[in-house]
Amino acid sequence: MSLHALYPGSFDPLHNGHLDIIRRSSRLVARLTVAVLYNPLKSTARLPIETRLAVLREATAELPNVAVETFEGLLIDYARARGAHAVVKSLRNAADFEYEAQMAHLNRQLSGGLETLFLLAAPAWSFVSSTRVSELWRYGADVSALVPEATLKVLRAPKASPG
Ligand code: COD
Repeated sequence: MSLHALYPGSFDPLHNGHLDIIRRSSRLVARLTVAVLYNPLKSTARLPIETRLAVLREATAELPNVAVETFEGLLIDYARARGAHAVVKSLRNAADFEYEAQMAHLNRQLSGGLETLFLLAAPAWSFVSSTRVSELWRYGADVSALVPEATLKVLRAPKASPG
């Protein structure tokens, strides 16, 4: 079977930890779809969905088996609609494990078999999160070592509202 996996998230904004997981998992599967959650009811998004998609597309342009899409609602419904076989997640620490294991069990049970594949976060990025990047940026810190160029461009754009 040629494996089609989803890598879901908010990517608000995309950082180097996300990109590392995209690169590493894209080498393990035939197709990887980065699935950006769009929640029209959530008013706390930092960057508009179109911006997050554009950043991801620019940052993954050199990866031929990676596509970027958006989804609404439950991940299992989106996976079924797209014919995906598995979900990619990463683990930074024990807290991630507790949270992600619950989701993985529920998704597998409710979907009738959708598996979640876990990669360990690279030590270099295991302390990075979109929330921390946004906070650092808001207070004027240099985040260029933590995010790809595509994210930096958006953060530096005059109309960016990083949170
Ligand atoms: N290094 C490596 N990987 C990282 C890092 C890092 N520093 N930070 C985050 N990651 C990975 C994590 O695996 C994470 O899951 C993924 O990147 C995306 O991260 P975020 O922060 O952009 O995304 P989240 O956590 O906001 O995404 C949550 C989902 C959208 C995956 C989740 O809410 C979801 O599936 N929602 C749809 C509704 C649904 O189906 N709910 C499930 C009910 S059981």
